[in-house]
Amino acid sequence: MISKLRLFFVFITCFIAVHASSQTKVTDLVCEYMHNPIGIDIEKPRLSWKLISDKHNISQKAYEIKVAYSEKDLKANKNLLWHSGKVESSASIHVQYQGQPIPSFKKVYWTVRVWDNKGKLSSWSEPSTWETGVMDDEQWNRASWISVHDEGKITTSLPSQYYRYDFNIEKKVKQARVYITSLGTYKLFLNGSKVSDYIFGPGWTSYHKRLQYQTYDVTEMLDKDNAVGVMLGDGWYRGRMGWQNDRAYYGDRLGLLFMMHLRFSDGSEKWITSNKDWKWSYGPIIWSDHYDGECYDLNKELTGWNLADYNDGEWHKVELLDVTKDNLVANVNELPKIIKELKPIDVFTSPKGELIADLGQNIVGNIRLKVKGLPGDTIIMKYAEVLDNDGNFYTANLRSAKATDYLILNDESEVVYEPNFTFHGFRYVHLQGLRNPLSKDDLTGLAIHSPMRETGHFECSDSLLNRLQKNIEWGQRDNFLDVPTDCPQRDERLGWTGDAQVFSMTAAYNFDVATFYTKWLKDLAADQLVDGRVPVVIPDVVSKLKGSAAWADAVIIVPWTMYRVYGDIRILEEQYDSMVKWVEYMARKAGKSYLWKNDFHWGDWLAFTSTRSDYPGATTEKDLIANSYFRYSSMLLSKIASIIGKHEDSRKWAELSENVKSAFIKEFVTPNGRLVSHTQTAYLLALSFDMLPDTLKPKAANYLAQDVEKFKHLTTGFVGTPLLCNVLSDIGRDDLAFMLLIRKEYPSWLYPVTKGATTIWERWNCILPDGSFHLMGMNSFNHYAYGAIGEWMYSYIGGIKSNSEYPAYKYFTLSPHVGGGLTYAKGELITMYGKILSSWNITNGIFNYEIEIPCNTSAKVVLPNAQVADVLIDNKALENNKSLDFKAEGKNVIIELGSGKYKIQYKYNN
Ligand code: RAM
Repeated sequence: MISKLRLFFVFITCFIAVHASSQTKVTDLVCEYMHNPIGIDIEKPRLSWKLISDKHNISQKAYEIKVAYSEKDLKANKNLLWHSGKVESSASIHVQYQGQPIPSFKKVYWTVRVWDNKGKLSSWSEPSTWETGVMDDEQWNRASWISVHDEGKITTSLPSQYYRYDFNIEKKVKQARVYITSLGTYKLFLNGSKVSDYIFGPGWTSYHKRLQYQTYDVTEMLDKDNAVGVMLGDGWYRGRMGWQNDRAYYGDRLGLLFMMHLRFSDGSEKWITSNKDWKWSYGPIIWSDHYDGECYDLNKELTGWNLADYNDGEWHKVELLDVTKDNLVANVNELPKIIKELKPIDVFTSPKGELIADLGQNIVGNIRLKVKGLPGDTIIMKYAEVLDNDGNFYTANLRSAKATDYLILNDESEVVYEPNFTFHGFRYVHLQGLRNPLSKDDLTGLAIHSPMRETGHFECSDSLLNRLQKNIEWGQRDNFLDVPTDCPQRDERLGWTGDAQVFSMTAAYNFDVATFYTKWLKDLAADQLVDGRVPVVIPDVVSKLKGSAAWADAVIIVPWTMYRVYGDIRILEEQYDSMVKWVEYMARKAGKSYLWKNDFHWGDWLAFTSTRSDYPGATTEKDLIANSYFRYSSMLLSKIASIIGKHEDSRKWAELSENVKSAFIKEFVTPNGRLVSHTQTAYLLALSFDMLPDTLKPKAANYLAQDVEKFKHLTTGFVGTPLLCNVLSDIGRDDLAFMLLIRKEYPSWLYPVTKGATTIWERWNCILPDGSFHLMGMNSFNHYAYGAIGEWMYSYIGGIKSNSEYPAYKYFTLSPHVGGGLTYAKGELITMYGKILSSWNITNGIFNYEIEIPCNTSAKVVLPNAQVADVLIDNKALENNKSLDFKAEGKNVIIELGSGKYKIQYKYNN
């Protein structure tokens, strides 16, 4: 009897488990792209979730959301701030909160359940949260900007500043938050400990217009007697910026603004804020600078300065700083942090006698060094991306950036040093002043960048291409340090708009870059000129340079990419005025002729040049580029206007773009489809941006193909390169696209790989075939722009392609392109809806294709070189499958599939 009962329970449990697992579940709740964010200042945040199910063809039919101040209320359905009720909708991303306004400093809980297309209701999700920051600017009035006495005009880096403040707490703390920002870069401590792993707060924005504050949960860090300690370094605010040796671009005085909000268990509250009673001192950091490095003198250490029992009798009283608080905004994307630690793969002495550690990878960040010496010893750390032809340390390409850290020892004990207010772009570290041999253990490379969830994975049967993919990923990590920089090592490291624009799609395959670009675009709009021109770098610190086709168009293309990848309509709405300003600028310049001429442009930057007198290089006329982008941007703007409901505008921009196209045809195209600049880039622009009458498209396509066949290599620069393989594939010339991709000689993507590159180079030939360097002036080994080929690798070889009609991969294409001798490739992408997998191999003439389509999405699957009769899907003949929609089209078979995992096999007809 007992055992029968047991059996019955086992049966029931199994039944429930099986039943529960086949139920659609709601997971991965995010608010404004973040899991449980704190300190956000968006009044109507957008909520997104994912559905999971082990069944095929699952989509959402309706959802229901509840929001409350506590989990208890949520469960009890009491005091709800918002109860959406059952909403018939398939929207599972960016559902806007529509409840009561939420005041500052409040945490809310939310949960969601869904009805799927099989009529099943899911359980309520695990509750998730968001917490508001400063929703009302008045809140900042309780704190004052504090600073060190006026230092006058800054011409060199001054010692970093240390601030401290003691306070007691009598009651039991329930919750404590810090809201902090600074002029300069801060490092925040509470009772001797770092408050967070984030570094380089408050990040880099167009400070005078948008200064971010960060929110930290410090509940667990408090005691009865407490001390706040803050270090301030020059950072982007007061350090060197740009190659013209500018310093203190944003201001001469550093400053700190701090508020701590304490909620006690008895319901009372207290604020600790920056005010005239805080104290400051200089300390061990003698100077610090992003380009030049840091000098740290251990003799000047302020031992215990951030602890409560510290005697600050020698410290000075702070001054109050009269600076606006009107520009304060909540943090949009996470601040940078140490993402990876690397150990040297080698420690050696160069022919010149330099002691060098090799990390094996070009990274951005710092090192952690364990060292022992004698009092007064200075340890010097220098950083380089490459060694020269003879194997010596090479820094000429850093230009005026000194990239050198100094550590001055005060006794014989072992110290561990990690620079505070600088970062370097390097693979090699040259150490001087060591008394003992350096072991690999003594040094760690710290790779620092903005945290970005890895969303993409690409691999294939060619190891060089896999290394190229790794180089693209590293190039992205290294240059996504709070702003998208052109390069991370020389006296530049700026948010070049053109580079960002061409790389944005690839970036969004590799990592989740939604909040990263959202923040940057706000600065782009903030720094845009009244006449509509966009500074060439954002945030703008070289204000003399503005405009340029393909660079300024980041204003439209980057938000458009965000829309395609994340379905983000708000970004289109918020950036719309800024987009319009740029298109209107071009329209004004072009006037009635619709031809935009003789303005300032970078052109097809760093395109192929040669020393041959019969072919000096591929120069594409700048006006041709400018008018192509004028057409493309106005065309996109028309689509964007219609997406955000501005239909009248949409018609206006469509008309403009058609006029620009007609003017382009008259000015730049011969009746036979030849372009006045007979270059790959010119044809790529004309074909990608729909610049030609339909009759001339095949002719232009032929010219392009002929040019590639003639040279057998690319001739493109920053403008043409990102379009090259896409267009070749789209005109049916995969063979040429693959030929260019797997080419190993200069110029090509793999040439740097064969030269040992671990990141993407600025030029096709930063290192010449004989091993010598290109001119040192502009020779970065870590420029992501040419890494834009990543998009083609994911979307053509991997086959995962977005569809802007159905953004965020709601409906997408899986269409692998085979070539280049590849026998397998695998693309993976985590989208807002879930994971897409596209993994193929050709084994013994059979094409094996494994795919995954997230719930609430569907895909058009294009099987290359297939015949319907040969195709098996999940081991069943496709032909006999009445429930699937499929057809033969040319040499391909097309199947429309709903969500789920599938295995497809067929005889590959080469
Ligand atoms: C260089 C930058 C950048 C490029 C501009 C035109 O200095 O490194 O990559 O966009 O010039």
